[in-house]
Amino acid sequence: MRVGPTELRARFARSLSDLYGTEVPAYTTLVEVSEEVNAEVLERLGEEAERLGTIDRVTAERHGAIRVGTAEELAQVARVFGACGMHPVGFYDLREATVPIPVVSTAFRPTEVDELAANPFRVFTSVLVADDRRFFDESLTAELGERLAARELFAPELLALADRAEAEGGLAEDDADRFLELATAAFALSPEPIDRAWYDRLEEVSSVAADIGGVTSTHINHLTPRVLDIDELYARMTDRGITMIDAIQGPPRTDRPDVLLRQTSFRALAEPRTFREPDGTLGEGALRVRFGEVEARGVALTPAGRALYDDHGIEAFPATEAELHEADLAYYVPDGAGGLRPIVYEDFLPRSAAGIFASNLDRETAADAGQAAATRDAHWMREALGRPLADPYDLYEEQRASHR
Ligand code: OOG
Ligand code: NI
Repeated sequence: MRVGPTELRARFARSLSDLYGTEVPAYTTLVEVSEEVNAEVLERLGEEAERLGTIDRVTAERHGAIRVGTAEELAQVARVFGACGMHPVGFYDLREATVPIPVVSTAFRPTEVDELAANPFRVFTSVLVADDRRFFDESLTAELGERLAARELFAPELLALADRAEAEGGLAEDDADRFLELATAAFALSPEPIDRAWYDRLEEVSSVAADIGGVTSTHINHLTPRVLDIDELYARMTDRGITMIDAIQGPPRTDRPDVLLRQTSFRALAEPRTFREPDGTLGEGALRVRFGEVEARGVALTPAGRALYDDHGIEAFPATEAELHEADLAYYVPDGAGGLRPIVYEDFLPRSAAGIFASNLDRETAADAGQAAATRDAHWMREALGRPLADPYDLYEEQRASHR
């Protein structure tokens, strides 16, 4: 029996979840509390609770975040995700945030309605902009270039299996097991010693740059379950003694329909890592770069709705779904019973992403505004990926149009 992309994606999400649970125990608590809250919301609201996705979808739903160093690494990870039916959607420039981060990002996710319903696993993927002079001087750019070119994040065997899966629409059971084993291992925290002097030098400039370029592998930065009541979840995590970041990112709670994405996070504990000291000896140390995050999703906004949200906030929105639909501010389809069914927002918010990055850093990035930015845009991203890059709005439009 062939294991197709949908099944590979579902297994991959589960396997990463098992890995992350062993690496970051607070993640397991977060998943437990999310499931507890979801069960209660379902009990309280019945069918209404499933308007933005069935309980099976929401229970399995995760997003991960990873960070890579170069266009080549990005193209490789795209092949691994491609095998799982996860395609790059959207371009995010985190360098433009209030607290600038020297990366640009996309999200790999399923793009078809049925695929999203079966398992919506998505991975927010950032790539370092190592030649941006506002962050890195010439010598740092050069050394980053050399070190990143010398490392191998994904074994040739993994990439060959990924290519085969994509070309043939799946893998035989044995090959699928091997693919998942290698793919999961590629995102595990590596025991490889970290060059202390190099890591520190990068960290002076940016903790994210150090997390990416200061080590010889990549790892999941966080894995995020979905919850149906994020305010309740926030309160419960706090009751369990886990210190959450100050606020929930994204639209504040209102009694209007839920739109876009609300997220919150907590800092994971420092994790023991091995360092190679400047004198060549190995020593134990700790790094605190990974964390826990949870999210609640609402209806996707149209470009007009998004502009209204960005410029005027959620208070500027009408109070009902019918009005949101009438004014073409959000995407809905007919529910077959004379009402409306929301199209879920499946993407990310750059402002929240930057907030999530920033609240989990010890130190802010020093950007020299007097220097020129390196050019990175959707066109660059498409070229780097070597495959199509979808525009989220096109996908929501298509989904809506298919119901007309
Ligand atoms: C990614 C941060 C962005 C989100 O949910 O907005 C993100 C990272 O920390 O690598 O995951
Ligand atoms: Ni996230």
